[in-house]
Parts: sequence; structure tokens; C-alpha cells
Amino acid sequence: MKDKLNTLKQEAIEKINSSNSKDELNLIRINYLGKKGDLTAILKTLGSCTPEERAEIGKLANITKQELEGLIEEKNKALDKAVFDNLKETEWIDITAPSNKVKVGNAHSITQIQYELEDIFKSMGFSIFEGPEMEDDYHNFEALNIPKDHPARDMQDTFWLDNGNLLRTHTSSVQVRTMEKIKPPLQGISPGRVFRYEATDASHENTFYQVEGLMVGKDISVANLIYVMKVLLKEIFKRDVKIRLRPGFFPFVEPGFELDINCLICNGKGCSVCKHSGWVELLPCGLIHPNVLKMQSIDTEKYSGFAFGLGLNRLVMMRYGIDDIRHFMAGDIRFLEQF
Ligand code: FA5
Repeated sequence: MKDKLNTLKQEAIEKINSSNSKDELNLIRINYLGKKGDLTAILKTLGSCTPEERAEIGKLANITKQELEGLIEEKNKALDKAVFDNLKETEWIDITAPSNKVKVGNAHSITQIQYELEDIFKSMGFSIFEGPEMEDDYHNFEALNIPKDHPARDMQDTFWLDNGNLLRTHTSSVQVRTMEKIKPPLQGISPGRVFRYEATDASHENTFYQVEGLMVGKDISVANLIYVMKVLLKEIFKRDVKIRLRPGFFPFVEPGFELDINCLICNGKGCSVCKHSGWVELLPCGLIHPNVLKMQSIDTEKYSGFAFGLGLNRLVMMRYGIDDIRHFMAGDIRFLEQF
């Protein structure tokens, strides 16, 4: 029995020493020391021994058990350490090495100028109004003095939706929504995205941005309009820019104007952006048509107002000398990170 125990011990020690993983080690523990293990089996046979043998073998078996447990424990620790030693070799990091730069994004050039415009107008006492991009016929056309059969509808090719609504063709719809909610005197701007079913070229997109502005109060005239336009352009371009005002037709203003800016891409010489005319149509405007005011129950004997609709993409193009409007939505990171 003693010899059997010693052989078993030697065999177990060899296996423990040569084991390479914790799983293997656990298996050895179960095979020798577990409930059905070899050492436990020897202990179970002690009943058939003499009392002296039982005492001697029992003691030896317990010592062997403790020794094996101790060796397994040690081997476990050694295997753990080997794992970490290996990690240190293969996965070390140099915390003093310069890190990869995290790229920080920035607001889109259109958003940046939109924020600038909002600040300029807020400093003149204007509020910011918002309206939905999906509009109904009434707010986009009818309430702006453009009834169903009016030819002016052809000026703005429209994306009609299956539900009878449309993607707003201009931010002028927000004029209506503002006057529905707020009674004069009022002044506000509404920047936003607009959509037209148009073929694109260097100066036309199907999705672009406008900033609508309106002021309704007592004795509002073209003089007020021109003053506000001049402040706006001076603040944005930080220099004097050549503009021209010419008559323009929009059913919701009377009189209506087109404010053009001398093309800053070619300095008025003619290029694809200004369609070789030297001028870029930037900002249609005018005095709000009495019909539009009346539809919102505003007393036209008492109040008058002006409105304008600034093409935001084209303004950004003029400011930075961008020669093609399609860059804004092309998603080219090299273009976007310049601003
Ligand atoms: C309008 O949209 C009128 N709602 C503006 C208005 C408001 C007039 C208030 C009077 C009073 P128009 O269609 O011209 O007008 O567009 C206004 C501006 O948006 C243009 O001057 C131009 O700068 C810009 N724009 C128009 N179509 C496009 C397009 N396809 N791509 C890029 N910009 C455009």
C-alpha cells in the first residue's frame, strides 16, 4: 500500500510539473484528489487494513494529499505569471510615444455662416423662427399669393409627395407660419433647407439653404429693407461689395427686387458661377404684398413690411471663392475640413 502511494505520488508530481495549462492542471487535481480520484480510492481501502497500518498509511496519504495540493497551487501561480510575462512581451505599450491625433470635426461652412447671420440679425433685434421641411400647398404657395393655377408656381420646380404635401421650395413658407403665430410689430429670420426638382450645375442644387427674413411694423418701407441688406452684406463680407438692385417678380412682394452681388469668384469678369454675366443673383426681396398680410388678418392700413430670401449656399460661395455649389454636398472631407 505504501509503495502504491509513493508511485502514485511520483506519477502525479511528474504530471503537475509537465502541465502547460490551468485546464490540464485542474484535470490532474480531479484525477488524483477528486471524489473519484486515485488517492481518494486508496484512502477508501483503509478499512481493510490493520489499525497500525491504517494509522501509518492514513497519515502518509494525508501528507501526500497536502503535498500534491501545494504543488498544484504553486504550478497554478506559475502558469498565471507566465501568462502575464508573455503579455508583457507581446502587448507592451510605450506610454511616452506620441499619440495618434484625434480628428476633431467642425461645423459645415454653411452652418458656420448661418450662425454668423443669426448673430448679426439678433444684434438688430430679429428673432429666429423655424418651420417644417415638409410643407403643405397652403403655406408654400397659396398663403403667399400663389393660387393653384398661378404661373409663378413654374418658377419653383417642386418635389410633390404622395401624401399631397411637398418639400418646401423656399423658406418663405415660414413667413406665413410666423405671421399666423405672432402679431406685428415683428421681425425675424428663418434659416433652413429647401428643395427644388432642378438639374444641378455650378450654381444650382436640388437641395440648398436659404435664410428668410421679414419685418412687419408701422411705416416699414424700402429704405428699411435696403438698410438691413447693407448691414448684412457689410458684416458678412467685412468689406464693401458691389451690389445692384433690379426689379424682380414674386407674387408675395410688391414692389419686388433682385439684389445681385458682383461676382467675387471672377471679380465681375464672367465665369461659370455667374453664368458669364459678372453678377450673382443672391437675394430677392421686396415689400410684403398686401394680400399676404390680409390673409393673416393684418391691417394693411396700419402695417407694412419687407421680406427677403437669401440664398445661403451662394453667399458662402462668394465669401470663400467656391466655384461649384455641388462641393457642399459631395461629402469630400478635403473640401469640408478647409473651413
Ligand atoms: C425665392 O425662393 C423667394 N422665396 C425669395 C423671396 C423671399 C423673394 C422673400 C421675396 C421675398 P428664388 O427662387 O429666386 O426666390 O430663390 C432665392 C435664392 O435662393 C436665389 O437668389 C438663390 O441665391 C438661391 N437659389 C435659388 N435656386 C437655387 C438653386 N437651385 N440652387 C442654389 N441656390 C438657389
